[in-house]
Amino acid sequence: MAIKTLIPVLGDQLSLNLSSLDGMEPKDCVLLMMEVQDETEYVRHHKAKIAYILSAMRHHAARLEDKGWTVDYIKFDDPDNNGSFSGELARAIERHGPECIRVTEAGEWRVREMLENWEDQFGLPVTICPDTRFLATHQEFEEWAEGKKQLRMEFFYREMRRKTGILMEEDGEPAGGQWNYDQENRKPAPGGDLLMPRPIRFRPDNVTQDVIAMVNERFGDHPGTNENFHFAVTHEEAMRARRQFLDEALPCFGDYQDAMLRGEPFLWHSMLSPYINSGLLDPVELCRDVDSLYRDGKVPLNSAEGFIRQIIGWREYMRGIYWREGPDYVERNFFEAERDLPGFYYDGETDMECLSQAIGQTLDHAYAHHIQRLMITGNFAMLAGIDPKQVHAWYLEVYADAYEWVELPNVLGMSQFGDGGLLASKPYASSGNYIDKMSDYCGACCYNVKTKTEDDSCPFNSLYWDFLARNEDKLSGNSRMALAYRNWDNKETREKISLRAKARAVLDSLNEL
Ligand code: FAD
Ligand code: DLZ
Ligand code: SF4
Repeated sequence: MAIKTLIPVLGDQLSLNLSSLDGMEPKDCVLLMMEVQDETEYVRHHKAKIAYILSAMRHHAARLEDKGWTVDYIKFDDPDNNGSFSGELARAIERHGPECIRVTEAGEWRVREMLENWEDQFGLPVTICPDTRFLATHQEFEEWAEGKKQLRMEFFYREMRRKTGILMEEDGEPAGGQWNYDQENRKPAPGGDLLMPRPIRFRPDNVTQDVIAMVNERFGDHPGTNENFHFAVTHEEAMRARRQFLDEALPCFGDYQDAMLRGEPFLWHSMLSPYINSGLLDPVELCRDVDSLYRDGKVPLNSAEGFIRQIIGWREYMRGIYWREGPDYVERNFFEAERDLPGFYYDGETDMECLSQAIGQTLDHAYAHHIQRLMITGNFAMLAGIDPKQVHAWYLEVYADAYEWVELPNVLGMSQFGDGGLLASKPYASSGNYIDKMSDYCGACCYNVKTKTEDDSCPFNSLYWDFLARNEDKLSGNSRMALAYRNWDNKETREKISLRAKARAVLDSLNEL
């Protein structure tokens, strides 16, 4: 029997309150969910990322059916599967003869352009609904950004606080009198803390085991492993992970937000980003619960504010920048960096302990926390002058939470300064000193963090100074870089020459470090 509306539901749209479903009658609709090769292969996603998304999709289809929806689910190994969203939509139109298509907007320019083509391609009315799982609409972000000389997250974040009332007092002032408590959130973590929370590991059920077996067979040459697969794959499991984070880790989240410890991938972080980004968890509801925990005296303000800022501040801001800057944002390369990404990004085989830890756990868990992504893998790539497009592809591949709308601005804008300062006010460049302060990596490293130009000196040290020197014309006018350039200028010529010679030797042997 012909139905009125065919509703494609994409792999990062796993929410019951999806805008395309809003106001629709289940009996008039068929929901179409598609496991397709194009999506699994447009970059070489980590095996656990593919397994997570496909398993979460299969579980979500069952949940939708429980709620009365009819779901037409195309599995990856369906013999007629033709491998693309548009190709599968064409087949579904044949099967169901719908009067119209309705879909929630996509999270990536590549797919957005595909959806915008569908009306012409299929000769049916296509309604593209705004994604209401975000706080700021595209228009609101545009209006906020319009006419500003500089865009800064902090001011956008304050707007989001005012809009939601989260961590706001009745008189319109921020809770505790300050908007931001970041200065309290830079403590190194104590090693050997037996009370450190551990995220729940979810045992793969039959559905997940089937998906893992299929992924291991078909995507065996993709990065990473499924051996440690521990993701929640249902809304209920994600809610358990969320509860555990709120009860056990959130109180110390702020204090140790920037800390890094060997063998401890998760520390006091939430590990909730894959669930938030694919739709299993609602980000604003989560922030409201954190606000309540603060008001009930269960969570200190620096933790509550720090966590909420990441979500209603950074996450929303990144999305705004991604769509505002357009499909060419990915092409920006402020430093004209062209070197290839070293091979150790794909196997973790390097004597640099910090990179070995950050990359090793990324391959093991499809996860690294923010400071590892920014100050270890990102910082190194920028200092070494790696082509930002290759850096972007790597991040999009290896993290379970990576979708282009959030990954690209974080990588290209925040970590590589590829947009020349549109997103970040200065490059996040640092020598080994910062890493030593915030982690226990250097004590276990073959390299010496205290020296710069010896044979065994920490590569970050010479690369840092060389980065400043080779980009002086691009950066010296930035007032936030003034101190760094003063320090460079104060060095004797002999020291400058030997730092740059050491950096050249490091760059010439990147793959052997
Ligand atoms: P927590 O530390 O517990 O933070 C809580 C939540 O805040 C996260 O779950 C996430 O939803 C949000 N959040 C925190 N920081 C950011 C941010 N900068 N941008 C957007 N949301 C943020 N995040 C992604 O979701 N997908 C990505 O592909 C991604 N790529 C990144 C690449 C680089 C180079 C950098 C520096 C950061 C990237 N981030 C990305 C942001 C951040 O690192 C991850 O959101 C975070 O590490 C996820 O782990 P968590 O859930 O334990 O986060
Ligand atoms: C990332 C991903 C992968 C690996 N596989 C699928 C898939 O088979 N089917 C699907 O609907 N979505 C998948 N996704 C997520 C999509 O790439 C994502 O929904 C689009 O990029 C739009 O944001
Ligand atoms: Fe990393 Fe340098 Fe420290 Fe080694 S010494 S862990 S390379 S920062």
